[in-house]
Order: sequence, then C-alpha cells, then structure tokens
Amino acid sequence: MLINYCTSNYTLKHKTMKYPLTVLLIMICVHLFSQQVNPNPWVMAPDTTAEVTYTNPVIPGFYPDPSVCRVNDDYYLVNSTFEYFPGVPVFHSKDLIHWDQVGHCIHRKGQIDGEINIFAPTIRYHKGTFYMITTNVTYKGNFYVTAKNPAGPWSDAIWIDMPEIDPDLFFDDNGKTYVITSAFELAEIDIATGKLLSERRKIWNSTGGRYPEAPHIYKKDGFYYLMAAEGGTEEAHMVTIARSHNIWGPYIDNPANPIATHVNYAGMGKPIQGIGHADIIQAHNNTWWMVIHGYRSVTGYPPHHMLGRETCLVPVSWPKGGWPVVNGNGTVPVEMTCPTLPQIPVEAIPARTNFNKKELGFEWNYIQPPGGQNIILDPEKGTLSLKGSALKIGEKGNPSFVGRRLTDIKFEATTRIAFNPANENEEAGMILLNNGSHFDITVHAKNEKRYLSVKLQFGQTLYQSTIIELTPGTVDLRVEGTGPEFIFSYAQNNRGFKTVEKVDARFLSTETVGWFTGLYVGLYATGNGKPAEAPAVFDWFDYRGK
Ligand code: 6LW
Repeated sequence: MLINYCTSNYTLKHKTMKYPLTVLLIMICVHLFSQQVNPNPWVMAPDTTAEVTYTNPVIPGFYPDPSVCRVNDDYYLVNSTFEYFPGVPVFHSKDLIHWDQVGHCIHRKGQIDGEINIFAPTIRYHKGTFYMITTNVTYKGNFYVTAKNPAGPWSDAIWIDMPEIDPDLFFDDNGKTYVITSAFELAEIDIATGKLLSERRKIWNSTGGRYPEAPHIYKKDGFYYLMAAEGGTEEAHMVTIARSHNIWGPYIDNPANPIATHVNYAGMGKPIQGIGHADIIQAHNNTWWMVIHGYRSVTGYPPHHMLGRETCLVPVSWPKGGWPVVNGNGTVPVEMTCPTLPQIPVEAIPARTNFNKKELGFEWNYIQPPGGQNIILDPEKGTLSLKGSALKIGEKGNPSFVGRRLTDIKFEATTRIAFNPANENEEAGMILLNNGSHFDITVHAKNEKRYLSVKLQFGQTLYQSTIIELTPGTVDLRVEGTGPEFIFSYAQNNRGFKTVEKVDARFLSTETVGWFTGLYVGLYATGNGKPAEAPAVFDWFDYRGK
C-alpha cells in the first residue's frame, strides 16, 4: 500500500488532499526508513553476557593499513611497514581471526633499488598469481610485486606512472585491470608490464573528509563499489563508500556514510580508536568481513598510542543490491560476540629467541636492508653480534639494529649482552624505538671501566641517567612496560634486577614522535660517529606480553 502511494504521483497528490493523516504517516515512515540505513550512534550497549567469539586487534602491534585477499578457503593479509626491512609482512589465516606470518613481500635488497619507505599496500590474487601494490614514499613512488607463492619469492618492483599514495588493483571480470590511488584517479593498466593503457581520470571526489585515501574497488550485484578512508589516520578516521554502474563513474555516495568510524558517540570511549583504512572480503561461507586498523590508546587523555595502528576484524552485512553495513553501527569493539568461521588457532611466537637459526624469525626487522658485516647471527654458538657502525639510531641508513614490534600494552623484554667496548665512543644495549626517537639501556666505557646507563633520545634532546659501574662479565638488560610507564633495569651475576630509570611512556607515542609507526623493542650498537671495533654479543632475547 505504502509503496503504491510513493510510486504514483497522481495517487499521492490525490490522497494528499483527501487524507492529510495518511501523508503524515508516509512522511514518518520515510523518515524512519532513512534513519535505519545510517549507523546508529545510540545503539544499545552490547550484551555483556554474550559469549566472546574473538578479540580485536586480531593482529596486535604495529600492523597498519591491512589488505586481504582469498584463495578458496585460505586468506592472505598484508600491512605497511615504512622504513623497516623485510617489508610488507604476508599473513595467512583459515578463519580471518588467527594469523600466521608466512613471509614478506619485500625480502630482497634488490627488489627496490633505493631507500625503503612503504605506505599502504593492497594484496590481490588473480589467475594463479599474487599481486601486492603499494607506494615507496621516499623513492620512486608506486609499484607492485608478484609471486606464485605468497611466502615468496616475490618479484622485483614494477614501477607505475601514477601519482599519490595507496594504489589499489582491480581485476574486472571483462579481463581488464585497473589501478586507482588516493587521488581517486583511475587508469587501465597492462598488468604484465605495469604500463598504463588509458589516461588517468579522476572518478570521485570523496565525501569531503580530510585526507581522502586508501581506495579499494569491488564489484557486486552490477555495481562498482569504491571504498575509501577519510578524516586522516587519527581520531577522525573513517571509512566511506560510493557506487556506480560504470567503473569510470559517476559514483553515488552511500547516504549512510561513514560506514565505519569512532569519531562519534558510538565510538566515544572505545578502547580502540582511529578506526579506518579498511578492505572487505567475502569469506568462503559467503559471509562478509572487513579488516580495518585502529589503535589502542594507552596513556590517558588526550589519547596517546604506543603500539601503532593494529589490524582488526569486524563482520559486514551486505545485502543484494544494498550497501555494506559494518558491524551493525560501524564500530570496532575489542570483544566480538558474532558468529565466525570455524576457528583454527595458530602457534604463538616463542617468548625466547635463542639466535640459533641461520635467519631471524619473521617478527624481527632491520631498519633498511642490512648491507655490511655489522649484524651477524652465529647459529652454532646461538648468538647475535652487533658491531656499531658510525650511524646513530635515528639517522638515515642501516644502523646496527634488530627489533620486533611491541604487541602488548604491558610487556617485559630481557636480553643478555656480552660487550667490552674497545673505545669510549662505542655503546650497545636494548632499545625502545619509534620514528627515530629512542629510549635505551646501554653499556659503554670510560677510562677503561665499563658503565651502564639509560639514555633517552628525543629528537635532538638527550638525557642520560646516572652511570653505574659494571663488574666484569655479561649483563642482563630489561625493559618493562606497565602502560603509562617504561621501567629500565639490569642484573649481573644472577643478583636480581635493579631499577635504573622510570619514564613516562607517552614520550615515545606516535602522537609525540610523529609519522605513522608504532614502538619497536630491540637490540642495537653504535660507534656514535665512527665505526666501533668491539662487537656486542647477545645470547638470547625474551619478550613476554603480560
Ligand atoms: C596510508 C594511508 C593511511 O598510506 O596512512 O591510515 C598512510 N591510512 O592510507 C600511512 O599508513
């Protein structure tokens, strides 16, 4: 009845005059209906008795800008990695919840013949080949690499003539392949060579949020859907979507945009903030899911986050011919209570690294590809030797550093170091690092004696704690994170750990140090301006979340 009224102008006019109450009713219905498609910021509080089926983030720690693809019932996910090498981790999952790293897309020095700084990637699978397309921001721009096996090897970079960041690849069912970037310029591409086959044409203007970026194109029910991130990768982050029957547009915005955000009442106070930059996948049981990043704020108000942007997962309902609705009201809770794929857990990374393998585990990174002989693993002895180069940590290049992401707000990291500096410029120890600023517990020498201290390097400002004279032999170094604080301590000869310094954690937060990375904990050595002579030898490294 109502539909008849709405679709016939004549009937509507006719009845308008005769039945003003009916018209009012129609208006109320239309109003209510239009409210329904919007994410509801006043949605009911979650049922606290419902069974938690999984928790977010599904990949904790600095794993931002997630992109996902499916091959039958196997899922592959990649993240951006900035200056760290190997770059762009590839994770595998059977359930979208438990992820196991199988390799890296950027794993060989020659793949990119210059400085590495990788922004948001997209992973796609097409006719037996995996494609990972991304931007190397500080050198040459947009490129893709390919692999038959997602674990690698991946090809050398194929550079493409597209400006801006966050390229996406879309394989249409008519055999054509398209690339689109954060400028929302689309071009057809020859996927064998990387050459553009068409002009670059702007096809969408976004919905008006700041920093529009992260486009992905999907095809469903005769529509091309263009999804993006807007608002910037901080508190105002959001996901928006538009659609068109033609890939070149015009695109019509979803009236319910943004489809995911925490910059509203529904997101206020949620432990995960800054949600945005997403990719959507249809699972092998036909359910729809979104991978999206967000950060866990750990240091009070205004929010500061330490661990970087982390990969989260939320269900999507996407009715035929309709718009995707993300987790009901566009939020990303920590505790999820929705039905999932059958869950298949993966093995946890062991707490101790013994350095008794030829290569470091996938969780370990360098800064830029290592070049010389300063970082040496000895699997027979089970040691890692770091000889300080002239580079200080934070300077451009490949310093003597290995590190892994902090994956827990509360953690403890401990190592054993054997180090007798040959000169007073040499130092080595354990480090917390974010975007060039770092807090270290370090061994150094003066007047033929060995000392330990905590050094806090924030930009150009250096603070050094009181120096503690060491007795001969190895030294155990520890950093503990409590959330708001880092505690540095040391022990010698199994005599128990003594606290050297406590530091407000927010001084290494992303908000404080800038750029887009999260915190690493690692091992380092430096000759502070000239190459060191003595290596620092690390026996083991323990990392435990608490
Ligand atoms: C990335 C962009 C973004 O390329 O931040 O949050 C940029 N989204 O899409 C760096 O990660």
